[in-house]
Amino acid sequence: MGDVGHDLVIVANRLPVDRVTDAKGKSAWRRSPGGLVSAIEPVMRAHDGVWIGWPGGTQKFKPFKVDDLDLVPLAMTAEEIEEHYEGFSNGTLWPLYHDVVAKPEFHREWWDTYVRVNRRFAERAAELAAEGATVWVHDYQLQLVPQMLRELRPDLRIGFYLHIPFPPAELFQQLPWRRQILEGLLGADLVGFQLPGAAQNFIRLVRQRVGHKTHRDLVYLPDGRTVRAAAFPISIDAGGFAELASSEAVVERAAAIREALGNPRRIFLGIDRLDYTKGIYARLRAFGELISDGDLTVEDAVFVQVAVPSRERVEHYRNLRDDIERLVGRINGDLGRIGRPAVSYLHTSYPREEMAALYRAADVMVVTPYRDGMNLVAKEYVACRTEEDGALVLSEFAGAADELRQAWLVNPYDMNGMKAALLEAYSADPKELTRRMRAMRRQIAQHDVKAWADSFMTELEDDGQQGHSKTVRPATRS
Ligand code: GDG
Repeated sequence: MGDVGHDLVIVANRLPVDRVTDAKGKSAWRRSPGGLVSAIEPVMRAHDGVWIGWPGGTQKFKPFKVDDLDLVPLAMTAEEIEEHYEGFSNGTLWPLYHDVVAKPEFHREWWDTYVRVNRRFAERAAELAAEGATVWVHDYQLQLVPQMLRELRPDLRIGFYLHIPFPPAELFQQLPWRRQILEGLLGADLVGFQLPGAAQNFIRLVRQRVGHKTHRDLVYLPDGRTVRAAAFPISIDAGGFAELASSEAVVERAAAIREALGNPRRIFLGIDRLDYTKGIYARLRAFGELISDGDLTVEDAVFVQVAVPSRERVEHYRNLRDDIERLVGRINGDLGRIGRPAVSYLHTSYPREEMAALYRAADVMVVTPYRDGMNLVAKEYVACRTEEDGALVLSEFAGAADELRQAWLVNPYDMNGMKAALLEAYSADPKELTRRMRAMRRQIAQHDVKAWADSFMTELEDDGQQGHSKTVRPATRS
């Protein structure tokens, strides 16, 4: 420990790489697509960083480098994947933190495995961190790591960032292990959330459930430490997306996509992981009704829905896929014509270039989650609209709605409201589209993912290890 370690340790459920096998059967690591890696990469390089995470699957690997980034894989057993990842993380915490959109399951064995896996991550981080190093822990799968790590290494500065919403006390208190989770997070010096409301939910719970003294965004612990909870809305590599979307290959591909769809007047687009929080079913129903009501025709409009395979071994997800595919079949069967389906449904994932071409080809981007920490797809669409046109229909319940005020904001539970917004976005006047898109593009250019990572790190390094001299009672409540 201590003398030979790294100055920055990133701890996340997944490593930022995927194991891929080529046609000849040769395996190699490939950088995963996504903003988080590109955001954290410069910080990692500047601080001699290392990234600890699960490489996927059950195979064990030794630490390795990809593009000169130090990566330390932590293997999981089949039982741990089932109970920590699919179970407690995605069957308990994910639905609980997303407004109980689906019913969370509470199983004591899942919790025990969650504790065990969190401990392993904490122990590995403790081994790798240099004296006084900074450790940045990510997301709901690892909420116990900050406290476990602090017990092992009180010298560290520890930051935690939650990518998903943090629920109000009324929902959070269903969790049988609510106190352990709050205490786990309180091991950090800085706890970051997407929105100020989530940070307030956390502070209120800490006061009510753990009994610590709090003031605004600060928690005063009996051991003299101060923990800060604040919002750091995540973002995307706006410049990178704009550049990609203006490249010749992407511009041509976008035109080819429109052509292949029969050059309809307007293309609606949804791109989501196939997840019940994303509101895919409701938006397709709204679109189908607009056609059956006669407000839109399949000659004029098509809805392209990309549903990226996700968590397919979890039961809720399998059922959701069946429901959506039945709905798409019914809409197309009832309303489509030969060569003119109402919904063009794709259950697959695409390279970044194809995503950019889809964003560029689409006139109306439809993002309607019931609850979403941020939603990067909405921001990526805006970044790719370099011609300052195109409409964004966005759920009020996505974190992104706080920043993208010029979108057509909708309540995804309100079917008629959603239909009206889709129709308005469909027929909006070009000047209106430009006015709205320009404002949203400005917001995203100024608040990109680099600014996000920099502000979290700056805050962590300034705030870390600050003590207080308040007299506070030891915590008693549960
Ligand atoms: C969680 C929170 C929060 C998707 N399909 C493909 C692909 N993607 C990329 C998108 C986007 C990302 O994945 C999805 O991010 P979202 O934010 O939309 O949603 P979650 O996966 O639920 O993410 C969310 C986020 O964490 C970050 O904090 O915003 O609220 O739920 O970047 O482009 N990328 C490629 N091919 C695909 O098929 N290349």
